[in-house]
Amino acid sequence: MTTMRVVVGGAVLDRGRLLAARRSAPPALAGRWELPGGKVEDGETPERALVRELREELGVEAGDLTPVPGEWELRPGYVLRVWTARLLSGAPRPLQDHDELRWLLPEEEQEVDWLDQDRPAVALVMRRLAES
Ligand code: 9L3
Ligand code: MG
Repeated sequence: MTTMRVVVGGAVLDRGRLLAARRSAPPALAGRWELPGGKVEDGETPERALVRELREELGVEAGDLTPVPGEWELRPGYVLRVWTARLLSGAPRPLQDHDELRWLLPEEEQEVDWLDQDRPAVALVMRRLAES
């Protein structure tokens, strides 16, 4: 049996905007923008992993997680799953693995060079934001 490893991404929303984070590592991904997050650890639920990753990477407490339907292959054996999230406390800062953050309105979706793997989820979230 193949075990799928899950990478979680957070579509952090605030005042009609989506948070985009520019990766600083590894070299192959540096400069590309993503939904912040990372690998689910053994024994951890995806939701708890996402809250942990957003705390570690951005210094915020996030909550109100809602799954974005879909699952996107990152590489064989790894899939990306995404939740929308709200800020409960703190202001996001690039503490780990990122060197810049931007809050994007729906019409600004294409202003950053998203990782290819994140694009479908970003498009879904931005479509919803534009309709809300
Ligand atoms: N990844 C892709 N899109 C994302 C995230 C959070 C991660 N939104 C990819 C990049 C890495 C792998 O998943 O190859 C593990 O992510 P991390 O632990 O380096 O953040
Ligand atoms: Mg990460």
